Amino acid sequence: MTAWLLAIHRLSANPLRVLAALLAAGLLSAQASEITYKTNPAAMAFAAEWAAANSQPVESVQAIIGEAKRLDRVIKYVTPAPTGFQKDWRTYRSRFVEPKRIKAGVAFWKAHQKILKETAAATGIPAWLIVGVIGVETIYGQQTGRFSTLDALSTLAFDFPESHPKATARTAFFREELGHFLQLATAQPTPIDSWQGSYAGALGLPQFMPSSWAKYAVDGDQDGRIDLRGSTHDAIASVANYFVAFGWRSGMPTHYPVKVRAKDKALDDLLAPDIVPTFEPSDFHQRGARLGKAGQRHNGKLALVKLENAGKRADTYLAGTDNFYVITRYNWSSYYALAVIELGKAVERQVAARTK
Ligand SMILES: [Ca+2]
Repeated sequence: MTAWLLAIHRLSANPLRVLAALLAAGLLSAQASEITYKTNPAAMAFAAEWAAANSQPVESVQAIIGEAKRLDRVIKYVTPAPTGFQKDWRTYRSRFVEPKRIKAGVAFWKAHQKILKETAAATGIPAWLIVGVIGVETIYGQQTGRFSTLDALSTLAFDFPESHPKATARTAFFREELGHFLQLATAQPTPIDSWQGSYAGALGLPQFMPSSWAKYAVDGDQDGRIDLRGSTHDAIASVANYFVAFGWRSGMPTHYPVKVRAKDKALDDLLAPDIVPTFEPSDFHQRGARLGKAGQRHNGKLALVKLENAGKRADTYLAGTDNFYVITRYNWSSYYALAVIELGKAVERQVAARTK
């Protein structure tokens, strides 16, 4: 981009007009920074280390990282908001479990019915769960992200905001991810700067981070390569494989309804381990959290999961099983897990109703 843009600047009598035309045509993002990592010592040291560890020529790796641009918008997204943010399950849910996304889910289910069925039979991962995840992540491939992955991961790896309480850990995390991305992208014929995804570096229909791509992605359509961006079959098989790896138990429900008296002090014990299943159904009963018949008969540990409704309504409670916890390994949030479950089940119900 930079080289030909400079060429236009030199040729044109009015470079600003050319720039405005490019912006209007959507060829340039107004937020795109022209600051690259060429002169950033941490970035160049990282490139040299990665090159040595992966037996690649240092100059070529430094050239790749050196072309990466700092994305100020990415920095803005990961900078903590100065005021307190109130979690609100109802609002969160309404973004994902809504008619447009359900309709797209039904179309996706029908188009890939055979693959979903075969994958479920082979792995024990139900179709509704795969459909719920791909729906929440990208509306079935409609929104896979428009950020250059090289730019986004370089920005997070070398310019993570220091004001963030976990800045050191996040910096280490994104450097790891950048390393995995270099491995992934340099092994494929597509140019590295053509890879696009979320502002955090997540890729393709299932929004796998590069490390998850390396560890859990599989070649569903067996064409000899894993392509989570272009192959729906690969995406479906990879989501299933991810949940297999994290211990999904076939046939176990994700959660049960539970009734609580919100002011009961005994609830604090149940809430302390957060989403980690820790208690027997009888422990729930003793602490005033009342399960229905199915929940009382559950064979395994449960977690009392609380979802806040921005203080506007009573909090939402559920009894999460090991399978609820497994879904949170995809994205570490109970709000995320419940949205995936509710979207997937809503799509499943509509598919079943239409085929009756
Ligand atoms: Ca494939």
